[in-house]
Amino acid sequence: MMKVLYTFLFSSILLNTLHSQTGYDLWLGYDQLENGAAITSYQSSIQSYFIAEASDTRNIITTELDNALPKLLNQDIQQVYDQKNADVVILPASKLSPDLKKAIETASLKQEGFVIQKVNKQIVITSPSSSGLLYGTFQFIRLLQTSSSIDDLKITSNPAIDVRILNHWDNLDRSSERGYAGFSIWDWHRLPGYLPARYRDYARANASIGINGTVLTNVNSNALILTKPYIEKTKALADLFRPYGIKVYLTARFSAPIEIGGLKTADPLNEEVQKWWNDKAAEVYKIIPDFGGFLVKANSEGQPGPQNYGRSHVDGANMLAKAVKPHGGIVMWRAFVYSEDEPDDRAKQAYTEFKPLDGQFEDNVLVQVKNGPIDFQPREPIHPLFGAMPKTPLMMEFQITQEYLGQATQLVYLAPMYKEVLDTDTYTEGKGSTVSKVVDGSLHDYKMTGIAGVANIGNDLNWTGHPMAQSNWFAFGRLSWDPQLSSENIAQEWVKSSYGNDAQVVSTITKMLMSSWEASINYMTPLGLHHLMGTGHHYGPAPWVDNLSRADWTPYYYHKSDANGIGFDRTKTGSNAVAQYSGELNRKYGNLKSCPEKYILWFHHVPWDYEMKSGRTLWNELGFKYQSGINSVKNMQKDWHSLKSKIDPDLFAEVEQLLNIQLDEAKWWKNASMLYFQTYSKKDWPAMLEPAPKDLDHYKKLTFPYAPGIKPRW
Ligand code: GCW
Repeated sequence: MMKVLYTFLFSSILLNTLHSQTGYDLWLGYDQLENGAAITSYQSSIQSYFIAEASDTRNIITTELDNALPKLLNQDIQQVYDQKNADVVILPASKLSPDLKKAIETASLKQEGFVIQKVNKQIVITSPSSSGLLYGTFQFIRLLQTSSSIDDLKITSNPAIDVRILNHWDNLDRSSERGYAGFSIWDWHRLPGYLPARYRDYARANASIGINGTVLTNVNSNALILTKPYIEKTKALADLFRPYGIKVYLTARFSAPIEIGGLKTADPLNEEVQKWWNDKAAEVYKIIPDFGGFLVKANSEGQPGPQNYGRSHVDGANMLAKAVKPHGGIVMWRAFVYSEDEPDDRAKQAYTEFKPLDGQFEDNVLVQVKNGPIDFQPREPIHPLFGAMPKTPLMMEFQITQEYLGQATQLVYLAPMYKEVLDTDTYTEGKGSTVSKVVDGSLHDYKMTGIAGVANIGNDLNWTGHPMAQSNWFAFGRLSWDPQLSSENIAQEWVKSSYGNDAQVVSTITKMLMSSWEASINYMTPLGLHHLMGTGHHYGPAPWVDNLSRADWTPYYYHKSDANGIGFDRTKTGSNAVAQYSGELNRKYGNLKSCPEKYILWFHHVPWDYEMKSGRTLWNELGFKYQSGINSVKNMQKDWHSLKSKIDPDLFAEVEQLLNIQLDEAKWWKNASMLYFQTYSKKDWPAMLEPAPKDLDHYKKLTFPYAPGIKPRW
């Protein structure tokens, strides 16, 4: 008897351990619906499904429904082969019966769009394409995951943006530039033979949020990826991803014709070079007929490019565009460039170089622009190129990986940042010319549109390093599909899909997420400060660094503190970068009084005693902001603790530990930054600010030789 009891106890403990929430299932675990009322209503209306779809995607949809529905509804679900007897019917638009055609409006659907509609007693999911059916299925499942009503369903959904793509900054040796979740998930060495289930699960997760493309390799690229063996490896992934509606793309190293082609030059106007790229594209497309195209970083941070031969970005981009055009491919040419010679203001470089090129690119080129003019800082004003190139489709580049936002130790939910950027009015075509209208093509009638997110995915069990960073992958996908969604709704969807519908869990985690971005800005770079991070690894504060080979790589360059004040004068009296914005924004940002305080030190050099809107001096306001950031982290800790009994113990402990580190790091930022700025302001330590336990020297001496996410490390 005792033995049986022990065995029982032991195995239930083991079972518990085995079932602990590792995070591997992301938002697709389907084991979390706790809303009794919703389940009961679903149970009676969803007992069977019918699917008429001939493609490989059919199996994926079937597997997904067979996995999701029994778990979510706690009852068996049947696939039936008679459409009339099914509760859920999944049909390509071309196969709708005359009755359904009458009831469902499909004319407004784009290829990937879908309708979910209740017709009589059936729920019909339809789309012109198989990927649209998959997206519709995932959206339907999401309705159940979030306990939404399915009584009068009538949803028509189209993606706002065509190319919704992840950029992996992953190297062929599995290191990942700015990756904080272990090593690259792409095991190039064992491809193409070895295709672990994780690759399938990656595709599934992306499809569930509408991502339809992936660039597998780092923009700091390696020409080897374009050799035959690596194209074969890429094909294995392309074949696996295809039924999920995901195309693969690669980065093209501009000097590849020299490095792997044996040519003496990579000059884009040289005929041999052009032929080399044409042949290379033909070779790739022979192996991967639906290959997406190339992403290129050229003449930026030492990467080769057309300017090495006295040619322009247009010459370079168009050469590649012509090579892939006959095969239906595209080129994404990055605007993240800055002069080899030290410029007067790095923030101006991309606009200065690209604006004059408007209208000269081939029609299968997208120019990929980072959200802000410097480099994925905690907060940046929008990039002035948005709205300024009406004849060139500009695609957005967001960073999902948290290079400058706490890496994988800090909880920072990025949707509010993405939204702030997308919702900003450029005023370039009058009021209402928002960035999202630039990116979705509606402002300038772009024929092609795109949005990229630098992935935060690695081979960590939970994919993203910080368990909560999954929300950023999720949010990027959801916003790429529909930039009008609110960051709060996305947060709720993610929490419900990942952690269940318990009201306290949902509201508490949502609150934590929603406060986190502003908190991180406050304890790192408040009031428009930027680029104060440690050199190279970008981990932690180092505002004192002022002696690198280029001034515009040093933090000092960006804050320019002196006895008088702090901040980068980008007005007429300084670099005049503000003039790159359209009239309205130029006026608003350029004037100290009207400049939103969140950008004030981005655009202005402001005296320490300047009176802020709060009535505090700038110096005290800085103190106030740093302290608010710290206080927000303390609140997040309290919030998390309030969920202790409701969260899987392992997961609870992980996040608890990470929040402790986050608080330490927030204090470190505050101490290092304020002690350093104090050497210029000569002011008393602000009264509301917790004292610094160590002196400035201590913080200056900290080194992190093995901080993650830089270059290949072996
Ligand atoms: O500033 C940066 C990052 C680099 C990155 C670069 C870019 C891929 O620190 O690691 O290189 O941006 O976006 O090209």
